Amino acid sequence: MSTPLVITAAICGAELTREHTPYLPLSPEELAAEATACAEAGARVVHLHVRDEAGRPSQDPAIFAKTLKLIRERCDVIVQFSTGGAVTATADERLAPVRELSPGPDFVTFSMGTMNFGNEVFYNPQPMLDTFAKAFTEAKLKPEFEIFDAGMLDTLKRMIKKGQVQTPVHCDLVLGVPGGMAGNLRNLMFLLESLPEGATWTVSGVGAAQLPLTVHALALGGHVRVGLEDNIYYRKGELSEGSAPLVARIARIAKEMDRPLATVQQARGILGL
Ligand code: KMH
Ligand code: ZN
Repeated sequence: MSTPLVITAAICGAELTREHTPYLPLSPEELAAEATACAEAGARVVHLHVRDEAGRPSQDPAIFAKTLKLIRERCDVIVQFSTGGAVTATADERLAPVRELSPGPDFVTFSMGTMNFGNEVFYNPQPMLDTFAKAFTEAKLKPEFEIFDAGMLDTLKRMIKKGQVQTPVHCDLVLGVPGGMAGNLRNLMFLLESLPEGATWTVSGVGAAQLPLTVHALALGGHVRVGLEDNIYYRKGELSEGSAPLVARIARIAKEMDRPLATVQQARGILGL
């Protein structure tokens, strides 16, 4: 039987506003409703960013805690906190929800290097990566490594060699961020050839790259991330009415391709949580 599929729903992100799309969930209640709709459509992981009352990106542990509680009350899904946050957040702010919350998330992200991020700089120098690795080990959390460019896999391999991160790792190959690797199949294949031994992987394609890259990931036995954070369109010129339609579409395609959806328990096993 082919590997059960783990779909991650990236429902909000840090960069989008309601001006980009009116379907963006912002408040804890809206985020929990969207997480539930995505879980019902087949998502097993919700990648979570939160916003303050003005809709600005936030790493406030209290907002994460409130949103987490609402999601837990409504559905069974693996909750992954973003520790990437917004480009404006400091390392301490990004780590605050991990350090301060108990119970905390099931899963966290760990971005593997500094890069241009559109017109901004997403700042992740090596000493910051060392601090993050230590914080995740102390919190007994297994991170998902966010790989935006090929050199980030080399950084990850160095950190594995130094014993800073637990193996096998799970990588999210995020292709198509302006400043990172472009969202095409050649880049995906190169990253797959370069993964650390035994790694499992998810693909996130930004914008128009989301559908073709995630469909290829289905065929290649990988896992997928979809949602408004990466792509606000259902098809060219047509906004997706939230992340759930994007989850439902890839779940339908997976069914046609004989990739059964993982249960939440299977997803935990696949991700090593
Ligand atoms: N918002 C980006 C700067 C993550 O969630 O860990 C970083 C990001 C990665 O979204
Ligand atoms: Zn994110």
